[in-house]
Amino acid sequence: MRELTLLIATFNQGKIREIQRILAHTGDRLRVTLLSLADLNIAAEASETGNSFLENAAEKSVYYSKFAPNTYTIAEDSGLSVTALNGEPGIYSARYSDPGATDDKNIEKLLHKLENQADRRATFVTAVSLSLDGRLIKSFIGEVEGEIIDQRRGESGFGYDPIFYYPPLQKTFAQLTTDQKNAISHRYRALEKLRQFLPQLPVI
Ligand code: ITT
Repeated sequence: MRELTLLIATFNQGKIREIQRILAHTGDRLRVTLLSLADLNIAAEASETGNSFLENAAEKSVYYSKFAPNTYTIAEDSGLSVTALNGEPGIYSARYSDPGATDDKNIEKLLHKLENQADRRATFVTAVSLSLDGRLIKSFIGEVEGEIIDQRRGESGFGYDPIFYYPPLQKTFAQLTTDQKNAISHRYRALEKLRQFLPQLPVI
């Protein structure tokens, strides 16, 4: 059995919950031990200066890998891209309603912008990047399409989940259990590609 240690470099508790659960199952031939930034007492905040999810994910994973020598490090950048708003809030999803952005205020701002808008299409995107000792190894993208409804539904998940309606299940992401969301989400789709890649990594 191969063993691999992975640092999950994010401070977002919603992401941590989902990533841990998704990566818990890596098959019989690979055992992955997951570390968090808190486990390693890392409190530094990476900057996000890129113009895309991929650039920001890469920047974060390279940055945090320098704090954890000899440890494969993943970071992700994610967000919601709304068709009628030309991709907004996109890479600004977490801070959409700055200053003092919260999930609730971000949703409020988005719903306001979409008032009287007939085109409700939106895509959740996750870019996951893997780095080691300050060098980017590879990045993966995952996406899922849905619609923005005009009122919150459901209590689970985080971020924009209460207004992201997924037609195949006729529910918002906040009405799904973690396992249901993890079977279809943008985060799952990106991490699934990462998981396929992990066995190729050199043992360190
Ligand atoms: P880290 O940089 O520490 O990872 P962050 O919350 O700042 O945490 P991002 O810059 O990637 O992360 O912003 C992601 C935002 O996109 C997140 O705060 C939500 O508002 C939204 N988002 C991403 N994935 C989501 C999901 O699965 N469900 C709902 N909203 C999501």
